[in-house]
Parts: sequence; structure tokens; C-alpha cells
Amino acid sequence: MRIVVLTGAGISAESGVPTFRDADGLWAGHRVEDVATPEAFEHQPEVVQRFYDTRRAALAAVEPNPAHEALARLERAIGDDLLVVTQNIDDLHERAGSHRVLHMHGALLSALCVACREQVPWTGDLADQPPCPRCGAVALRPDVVWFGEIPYGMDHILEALEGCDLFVSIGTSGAVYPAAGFVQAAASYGARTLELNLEPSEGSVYFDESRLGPAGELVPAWVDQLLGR
Ligand code: BJW
Repeated sequence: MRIVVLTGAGISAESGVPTFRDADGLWAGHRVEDVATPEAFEHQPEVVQRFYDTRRAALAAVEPNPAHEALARLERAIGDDLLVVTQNIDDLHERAGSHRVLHMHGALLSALCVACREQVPWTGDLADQPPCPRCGAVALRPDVVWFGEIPYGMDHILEALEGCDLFVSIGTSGAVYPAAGFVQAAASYGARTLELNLEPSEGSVYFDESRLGPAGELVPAWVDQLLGR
């Protein structure tokens, strides 16, 4: 059985990473809509760089939770038949042991040079304007996908949705496209669809089944069920 799992901020919530749209989901005092746009970066580059520098530094203090670990366990069991498409820019799936992870909204631990387009592994700050290690230009930005930009890996994702038997959405509000439309795409190709979320998402009605609760409980239970344990 080929499975595509879409994850969002809710899967990392129990690791202590704030979500975007929950009541306490303000990131360092910012609404994501105010800092996650090319226009915000153009007009207030220091504010945007500091927003991402703060989140990058915070990664060191968090750990994967049982939901990330369960998806890594599922990958060990079914290998290439699982693709995790994450909207998250943290590295908690990888740290839990997942390898088949596509970061459609980019990654905190990468910087993008807007001069030479090089993607550079990055762990430090960007607000202090370091030069690009490849071309030397002072033109590094967070390697993330802002509103109005095209998410990474769309061809690969659409191909996986077309070929999957089961689509599972975990911890995402369904407020942001194109990810919010994946459930309908997968269903249109004949996949069964399952939502695991704390509360019904905006697209909840499109799923064949919704299970409500914390990802740290629902995901391990679903993986156990799938693997017959
Ligand atoms: C738990 C839990 C627990 C909590 N357990 N669950 C009108 C219609 C359609 C589209 C558009 C439109 N107007 C504009 C658009 C396009 C736009 C868009 O969608 N806008 C909306 C506001 C309407 N989209 C874009 O611009 C995208 N690009 C695009 O469309 O390009 C065109 C194109 C596409 C495809 C092919 C070719 C061309 C780009 C979107 C980029 C989004 N970027 C961000 C920032 C990334 C960097 C960063 O992290 O800072 O991505 S915004 C932010 O939202 C971030 C997230 O990945 C994304 C989704 O958030 P997520 O993960 O769902 O988090 P929350 O907080 O919203 O929800 C958490 C959920 O977890 C909740 O449901 C909780 O209940 C739950 N939860 N605790 C289980 N313990």
C-alpha cells in the first residue's frame, strides 16, 4: 500500500514548537502573515531575518515526539511506499529517523542566496548579513516558501498523490494552499483519506475519516493499527 502523509505544525506542537494559527500560535510576537511574505522581507528584512533566526536557534531545544517517531517506524516497515510531505521547516522528522521527507515550505537549516540561487546548509544567524559562501554576495535569505512563492517539489508531490492508496493529513489547519487541496487531489485519484488532528481542519469534510486528538497519541496508534500490532 502506497501512503502519502502530509504533516503540519500540529505534529511538532507536543515537541514545544508553536503552531501558526492556534490561540497561542504567535511566533515571537508575529502573525505569520506579517512576516512570511516577500514583501515583508523587502520592507523589513531585519525583522524577518530575526524571526527566522529565533526559530532556528529554538530548534536546538526541542526533540521529536512520539508522532515523528511513529512515522519513522512506519518508514522502516514499508520503505519507499511511504512519502512524508511536510509543511514544517523544522528537522524533527529527520531527527526521528525519517529519510523520505519532502519539505514543501523549505527548511530552517538552509539559506538561499538570492544572487546565485545556491542553497546553503545553515545553522547560525542571518540577521548579521553573512556573505554567501559560494558567490560572496550579501544576499542570503531563509530558504523557506513565503505566500505567493511556489512550494518545493510540487511535481514529485502530485505524482505521489496520483499513485497513492492512502493519504493521511496530520496536524494541519488546512488553511494554506496548495497543501490544503491535497486531500481532494488524492481522493480524485481514488485514495482513501484520513485526518489526524486536534480539531476538525478547514477541509475536514473532504476526508473519509477524521480522528481527533493529540498527534502524539493518534499517530502511534494509527501506525500500530496499520502494521497489525
Ligand atoms: C494539533 C496539535 C497536536 C495543534 N496534535 N494537531 C485563495 C485560495 C487558494 C489559494 C490562495 C488564495 N489566496 C492566496 C492563495 C495562495 C496562498 C494561500 O494558501 N493563502 C491562504 C492564506 C488562503 N498560498 C501560497 O501563496 C503558496 N504558494 C502558492 O500557492 O503558489 C502557487 C502555486 C502552487 C502550486 C503550484 C504552482 C503554483 C505558498 C504558501 C506558503 C506558506 N508558507 C508558510 C510559512 C513557511 C515558512 C515558515 O514556517 O515560516 O507555511 S505560512 C504557514 O502556514 C507555514 C505553514 O507550513 C503553513 C500551514 O500551517 P499549518 O502547518 O497548517 O499550521 P496551523 O497553525 O495553521 O495549524 C496547526 C494545526 O494543528 C491546527 O489545526 C491545530 O488544531 C492542530 N494541532 N496541536 C495534532 N498536539
